[in-house]
Amino acid sequence: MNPTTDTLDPERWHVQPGDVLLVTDIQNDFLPGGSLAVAGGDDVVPILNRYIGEFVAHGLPVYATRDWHPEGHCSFHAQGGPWPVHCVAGTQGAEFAATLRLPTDTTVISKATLWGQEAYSSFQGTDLNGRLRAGGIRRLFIGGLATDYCVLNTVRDARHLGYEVFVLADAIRAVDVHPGDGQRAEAEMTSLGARRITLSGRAA
Ligand code: VGL
Ligand code: ZN
Repeated sequence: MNPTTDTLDPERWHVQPGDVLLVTDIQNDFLPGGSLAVAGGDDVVPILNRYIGEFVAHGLPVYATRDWHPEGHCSFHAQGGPWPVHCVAGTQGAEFAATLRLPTDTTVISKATLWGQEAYSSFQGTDLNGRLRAGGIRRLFIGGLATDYCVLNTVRDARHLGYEVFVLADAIRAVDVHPGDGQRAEAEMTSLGARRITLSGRAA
C-alpha cells in the first residue's frame, strides 16, 4: 500500500461525445517475455479490452500508440542509450499484443520513429494533436505502458495542450527503473489535473 495513491480516490465516470480512448504501447516487447518487459504489463490487457468495449459501445474513437523505433535507435544500449533493443518497427516485438482487442478502425499513432530522437510523449513528433482537434476531441482517457514514461509524458503534453485527462488507474504499469518512479508519476499526473478512474467507477 502506498499513501501517495491511497489518498487518490478514483471517481465515477461515463463517456460522452468528444472523448477518446488512448491505448498506450501495448506491444510485445513491453510485456512479460519481451525485451523491455514491464512487470504486470500483461495484467492491463484484459482491463483495456473492457475500456475498449465501453468506447466501441458508445461509438467513440479508439487510438493506439506504438513505440516504433528504427534499428540502431539512439535509446538503445549500443548507441549509448538507456534501453535494450525494443520495439523495432516491423518486428514481432513491436506488434500489438495478440490479446489486445483493438477495433478495426483504430487510429494507430507511431512514435519515436526517428533514429536520433527519443520521444516518450505520444504527441512528440506525431500528428496526434491535429487528429484529436480535427475529431473534436476534448477529453482523453489514457491507459497502457509505461506509467513513468509514455503515459506520464503524454499526460503532461495533453494537459498543457488543454485536454481534460482521465488516467485509467487500473490499466497502467510502471517500468520503475528507480523504485517509486511509477508512484511519483501518478502523483505528478494528478497534480497536473489529470483525474484517476477505474473500471469499477463506471456509471451504469
Ligand atoms: C517507453 C521505454 C522505452 C514508453 C518507450 O513508451 O513508455 N519506455 N521506450
Ligand atoms: Zn522506446
